[in-house]
Amino acid sequence: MGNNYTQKSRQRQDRYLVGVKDYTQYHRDGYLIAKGLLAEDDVRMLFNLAEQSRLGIKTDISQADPSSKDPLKDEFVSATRVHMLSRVNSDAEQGMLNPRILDVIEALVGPDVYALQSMMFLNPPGRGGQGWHQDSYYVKTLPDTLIGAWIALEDVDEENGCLWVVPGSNHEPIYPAAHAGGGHVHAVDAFSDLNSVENVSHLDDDVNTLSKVVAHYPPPIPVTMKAGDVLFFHSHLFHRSYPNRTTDRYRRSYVCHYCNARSWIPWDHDGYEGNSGNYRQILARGRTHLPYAEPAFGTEVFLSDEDDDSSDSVRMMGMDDGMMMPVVQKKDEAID
Ligand SMILES: O=C(O)CCC(=O)C(=O)O
Repeated sequence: MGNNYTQKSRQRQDRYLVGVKDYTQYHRDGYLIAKGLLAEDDVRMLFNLAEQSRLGIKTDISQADPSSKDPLKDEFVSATRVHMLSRVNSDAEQGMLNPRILDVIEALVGPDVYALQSMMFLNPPGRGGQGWHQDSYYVKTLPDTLIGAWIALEDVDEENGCLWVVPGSNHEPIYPAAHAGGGHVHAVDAFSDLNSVENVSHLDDDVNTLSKVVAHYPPPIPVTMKAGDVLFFHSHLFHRSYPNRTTDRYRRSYVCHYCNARSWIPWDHDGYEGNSGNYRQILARGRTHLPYAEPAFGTEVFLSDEDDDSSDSVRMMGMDDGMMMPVVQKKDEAID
């Protein structure tokens, strides 16, 4: 049964403690909102980074196809998001490895945690939005433990394009693309009736066929948030956003993804899908037997010591009457 984990994060004054009700709600409904999770300074740092990114981007929308409603195809020209700033910018790395966000991730899918990816969303007036999708459709972790943290860098509502979620849809399998041959996150032919879907993430529900599954649920709900709130969402959850329909407000948010660090990750974001992308993923909490990366800019992470044997271990021992008994083994006590 092994030793208990003693995270160094325990020693922090500002550690965020997740309630059992929150844990249950996350696993039941597929999401959890931690209000005011980030300190003002941390939000300001990420907001300033969003501004620098926005000002540094050449927004040449003359190339954009005005008839296209596919946010992923159109994203580059419409400059609504920047991927993986955390690999090239220390503030972005700090944002992704924010200890209070990791406190929640550690409780929901830990104790061992990889930090995988970051996306800075800018969503200027009239732009942005992403149609119905499930995140594990894009980022595969096996076992599938992916989780997103959606950080509001300013107040978000239905007008400027907040996220919408379908509570409980996290219990659905991942609907595969037709070209995936039926197997993606799940084994090929693991289900008798799992249909494939087309144009996932497309804004238009008439062509994004995942919307047909969404239609079986009660109406989706908008997740309105204040700056500094963080939405944690399950990677099977059906979710989407609409374009920012204001004329004078942006919708800046920073969205990061994590998973349990005992998962195999055939993905490294640089177009690689192969034997293992684990060595590119930052170990952010706990420990792992798998390869991992360290923070490139030296952001502090709170790992478990390799030799953390501060607690007694417990193992199960078979008794003469066939019962199993937990036996506490004292630290430093030899096993026969
Ligand atoms: O924030 C958005 O507009 C979409 C984000 C999203 O769906 C995701 O990160 O999976």
